Parts: sequence; structure tokens; C-alpha cells
Amino acid sequence: MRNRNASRVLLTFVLALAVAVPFLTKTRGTAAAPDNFSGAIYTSTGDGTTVNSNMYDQKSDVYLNGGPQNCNGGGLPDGDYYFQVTNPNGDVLLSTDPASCRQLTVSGGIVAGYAIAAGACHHANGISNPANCGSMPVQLIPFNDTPNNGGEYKVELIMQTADTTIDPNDPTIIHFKQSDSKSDNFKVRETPPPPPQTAIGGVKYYDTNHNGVKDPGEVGIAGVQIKITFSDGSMATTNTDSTGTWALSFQVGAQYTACEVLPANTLYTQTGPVSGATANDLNNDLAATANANKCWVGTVTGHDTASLDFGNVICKPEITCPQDIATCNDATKCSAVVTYVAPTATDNCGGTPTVVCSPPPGSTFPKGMTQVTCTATGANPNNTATCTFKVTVNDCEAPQISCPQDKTVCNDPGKCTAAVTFAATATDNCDGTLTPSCNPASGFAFPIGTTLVTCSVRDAAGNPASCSFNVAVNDCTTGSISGKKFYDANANGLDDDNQVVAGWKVVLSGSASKTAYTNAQGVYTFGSLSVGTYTVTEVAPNGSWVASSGTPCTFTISCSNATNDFTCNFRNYCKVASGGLTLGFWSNKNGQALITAADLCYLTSLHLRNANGTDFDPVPAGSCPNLTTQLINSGKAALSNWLTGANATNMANMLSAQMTAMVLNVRHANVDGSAFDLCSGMTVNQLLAAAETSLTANANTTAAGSARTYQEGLKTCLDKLNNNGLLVKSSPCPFSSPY
Ligand SMILES: [Ca+2]
Ligand SMILES: [Ca+2]
Ligand SMILES: [Ca+2]
Ligand SMILES: [Ca+2]
Repeated sequence: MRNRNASRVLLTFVLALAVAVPFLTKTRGTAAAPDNFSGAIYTSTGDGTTVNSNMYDQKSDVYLNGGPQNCNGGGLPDGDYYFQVTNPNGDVLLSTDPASCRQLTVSGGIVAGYAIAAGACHHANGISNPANCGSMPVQLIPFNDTPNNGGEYKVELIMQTADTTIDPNDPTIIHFKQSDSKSDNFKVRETPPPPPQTAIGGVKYYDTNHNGVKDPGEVGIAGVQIKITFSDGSMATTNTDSTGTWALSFQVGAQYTACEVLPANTLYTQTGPVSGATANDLNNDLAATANANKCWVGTVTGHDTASLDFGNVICKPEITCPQDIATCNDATKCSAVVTYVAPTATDNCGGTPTVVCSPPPGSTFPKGMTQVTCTATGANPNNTATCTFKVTVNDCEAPQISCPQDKTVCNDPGKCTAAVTFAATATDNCDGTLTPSCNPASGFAFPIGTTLVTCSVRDAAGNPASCSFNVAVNDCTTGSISGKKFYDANANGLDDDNQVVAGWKVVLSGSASKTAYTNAQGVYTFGSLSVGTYTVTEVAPNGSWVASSGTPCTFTISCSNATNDFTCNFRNYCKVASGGLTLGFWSNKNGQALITAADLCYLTSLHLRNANGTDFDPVPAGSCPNLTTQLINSGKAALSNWLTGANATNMANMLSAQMTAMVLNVRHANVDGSAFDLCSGMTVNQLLAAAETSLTANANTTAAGSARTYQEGLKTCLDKLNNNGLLVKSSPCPFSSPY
């Protein structure tokens, strides 16, 4: 500050030298003061006191005074005057301000202070001094240092006459006649004392109670910059020391603004000084006032100022998060929109901090845990507070499961089960496509009947879902019953006769009722029979038919059978009267009439036996076959007598007689020789052959024994047949069909 002022003075002095030449040209040769310029001028201190040898300590101490000193002698002419300071011989103008500012008024013959005409830039008045009749001296500064080696100056009072003008190019220069001026010389000490300095300072403190005032117990804050800016734009800075104290010394009178400088990232918030607060110097005089920017604005006074304090606090928000949140997913989604209540925050410095949460309320939170962070920012954006809480979204939604429609199927061929495949499907809001498991599983061999299948699935969260459907297995087994109707001509129950019966009626009963007739091959068929138990029964067309064995048949058609194609054969024969004629017939005239020579020769060829066991021949064996009529007649007569006389004493005799009647019955087509005799178990021809064999071997069976018994059996059967007994017909008896 002091150095800057010194530079300014030097600059002004150089400018003054530049204007000195025209100033000297105009004033040189001016005569002494005119007679009418009465009175005297002199210099004094501001209170009108003169000093010895006109020696002043500093320029500001020098005032211009005038009139009758000590009220004696004549005064100055009243009116306004210019004044200026020069070097002693008057050729260097030292006054630096415009001439118009350097005006004073003489009133009542004495200097009476600055002239009103000097305007706002007038020089300061001193203090009225009664010892000088109440004159009011006028201060002479500003003026440059004198170039005179003795430190001498001259002050001139210039009467404003018609010859007095201000230079149109330099307002500091006055053109005047020397006779219109009065002068007085004075001195200012060559090395003036340095301008006084005092200290300004204070404490930066932690303002615990936030009131902007340093209270007892509030501690200092070290290391913060304090910046002092002066009215001329110059600056000075310092940092607070370990106790928070700062102080700098400056020239008295300097006007300053003192502020604290917080770094951009500071945690502090300034609280004081409060706008309008005041600070006094150590003499208790007002030194500075706080402005709205919490800076001190003041003037360096003549005493130290130590109370330019700056208060700070650390404003810290406080925030408390809500409790953790657990919720279920939104329907059909794997997330949830969660609108939580954002927390509020407080700040120890007051106000409402702004709170920002991430993710914000109303966000869509995915399944699982999401941490929410809320940040509170208070008055100082460098101070934040955060809190966190958890939002957990659980999958509460069961999968959507879909079962197949109920199924109805047939059993697999040859099995009482059906292997059924199927698929249940499921999707989940979180887990996508899931595969349900079913019981029984797909591919299971389902039994006949209805089986409930239950399918179930769980999502990753364990939410269950199930569905069910029925699998119905119908027994679709079919079968057939067929058979052959054969003619059992030999009544042995065996199909060894090469004969079938067409048009034969067979009835199906049980699970279904049907009727069929055998075809030309003697075969009947009941096909496409569903599951069930069936009985097939043959129905004979009339009473002459006899079943040799095995009727009816009963079968069950079932999935459990290896085969369901059944066979039931029927075997039958029919009985008819033999047509045989008796021994009596063949011995009487009617029978005799039928007998031929061939008959007689045939009978002769057999081993017919007489009662005594000898061979009976109706005609001589050597006469055959060309018999004479005599031999024929005698042969018939002999045969008749022999038949009539036959008896069972010798069983061979009786068997021979019955055999002869049957031979004639067959030879004359009364009896079918191929028909079957149930009595002997042989055909008629076989029966006759058996008798011939036995008679050949056993001519006399009078005695009991196996041969007699055998021959008696044959005889008994032949006797029945010769009496028209029943025979099994050799071919089926005709009947009309259907019936
Ligand atoms: Ca306080
Ligand atoms: Ca789910
Ligand atoms: Ca048979
Ligand atoms: Ca014979």
C-alpha cells in the first residue's frame, strides 16, 4: 500500500515537470503585488497554530491561513481566491489537483475556509482559531514533493482578476499577474515518518451454535485463507494459524473488504459474520461492518482491530432409510413395481435436504434382492449422507400347468394294457418353460379301466402346480367262435368219416345272441365277437339226430387270452330203422319168391352150420352157379326148413340162421350193408364178416365159452336188425334248412 502510493507520487511529479515550461513563460516578469492587495498570508496547522520556521512534519499538516494575524493590521480583500504550491522560486507547480478545486474564500479580511465555487473537490478546512479572529485555514494537499534540496515550498494566494485564467489545456495551471498574488514559504521535513499502520485480524472459528457469533468455547479452525481486497483493487491474503487466528497490518485509512475463502470442496458452511454485524477496534471505535456476503467491510483505523471473525459449521444431513421390503411379484411378471416411501432427511444446519434414491420409488424391481441407496444433500453439496435398504421381490406365482384332455384308448393287441404317451406342459412367470412330471408317467401300460394321471411341477421358488386327467382303456379285444359240423357215421366221436352237415343250426348265447348255419363245408363262424362269455349250442332239426359227444361249448373272449379264436366242432349221426326182414319172412312163400340161384350159391359158399355143427349148403357147391330149377326149388325148400328149425343149442346154428336172413336183407337191399350197427359197433357188412369168420372157426358152440358168448352177441345184434332195429345211417339224414 505504501509502495503503491509512493509510485503514484513519483508519476505525478514527472507530469508536473512536463507542464513547468508554459507555466514559467506565462508568469515570468510579473511585478510585485499592487497596493490595493492588502493583508498578509501565512501557513498554519489545521487548528490555525503557526509553527517555528514554518517547518511541518508532513504535507497534510500544512494549511493556508491569512488576514490580520493575531487580529492586528489590515486584512485581505474579501472574495474568492485560487491557491497553489510551487517550489521556492515559483517555476515548478507542485499542486496536483485542478485549479478549480484550489479555491478559498476571504470574508471579513480573513481566510474563511474553502470557496463554495471549488465544488466537491474542495480542500479540507482546518479548525477555526479565535486567536486569529476566527480564521478558517484550508489544507494544501495534494501537492508533490518539492525539488528543492532544502525541502522548501512556496504557497501562493491568487486573486481572481480579469487577468487570472485557467489554462484551457491543463486545468492545474493558473495564468495570473504576479501583482495579483501573495506568497509564503514553508518547509516539510525531508524524510517524513512512515504512514502509520495498524493490524486487522480475527478468528475463524467453529460456530457450534450456528449463530454467526464467536461464543466462548467455540474453537478456531486452522489453515483457511482470508482475503483482503482494498478499494484500489489491490489484495492481500493470509491463512489462519493453528488457533484459527489471522492478522495483517495495513496503512491506516485503507478501505478494505475481508472475506474468508473456502475451497470448492469444503465441508464448511459459513455462518458469520451476519450481515450488518459490526466490529470495533481496540479503542472501541467502529472498524468494520459485515455485508450480505458475510465479509467485513471497513477502514483501517488508528488502532488494531482483532474481531474480524468468521464463523463456520459443518452442515451434515442425516437420513434414515425405511425397513427392508419383501414383496411378491406382480401378476404374470417376474418383477414388481415397488412404490416405497422415500425417506426424509434432516440437516443440523436446518432446511430440508434433497433426497434422491436409486432406484427411485415406483421402479420395477427384478426378482431377488436389490439394494436401494438414498442420498441426502443439504445446504452444502459437499456434505451428503446415504442410507440403504433392501427390496426383495419373491416369486409367489405358481406355474401355469396344462394337462392333456382325457383320453380313451383300446388295449394294445394281445395285452390287457395300453401303453399311452402324453405330455403335460408348464410355463412360469420367472422360470419359463418347465417340464411337469406325471404319475403314471407317459408310456405307462395303463390297465383296462380308468386311471387318473396327476401331473405336477414346481418353479424355482417352490410354488407348486398340478393338474390331472383320465386315461380310459377299453378292452377292445375281439374274437371268433367257429367250428365244423361233421357226420359221425361210425359214431366214434371222431371226424374220420369224411362227411359234413350243411345247413345245421348253431346258436350263440351269453354276451351276445346270434344264430348261424353251417355252410357247404359244414363250417359255422361267429366273428368279431367282443369281450364276453359265449356259449354255442347246436340245434338238431329233428329227433332222429344224436350228438356223439361235446355239445355245447362255452368260451370267454378276453384280453388275457393268448388267442381268442375258438373252435367248437359238432359231431352227429342219425338213426333209422334197418329195413331188415325176419327169419320167418325168408322162410315163407314171400321170402322164398325173392330168393335167387345166386342167393343160394352165395349161401352155399358160407360156413353155415347145422345143429350138429356140419356145414349147411342149400345147393351142392359143385352145381353153382348154373343151378337147375330143380336144384333151385330143392334149395329154397331146404333153406326154409333149415331156418325154421334153427335153435341156440349150438349157438353156431342160431347165429348161422340170423346171419342168413341178414345176408338176404342186404343182397335184396332191405338193409344198407354199410350202415353202422350200434349193437355190435360195426357196420352191417362187418358184422356179417365177423359172423362168417367165427362160424368158420367154431362150428359147434353148444358148450359155454368165449366162442359161444361171442357168437351169441353177434346173433343178438343180427336178430335186432332182422326185426327192423335201428341203424346209424351211413350218410346224413336229409332235413330242410333253415329251421
Ligand atoms: Ca456461535
Ligand atoms: Ca413362478
Ligand atoms: Ca367217426
Ligand atoms: Ca357152405
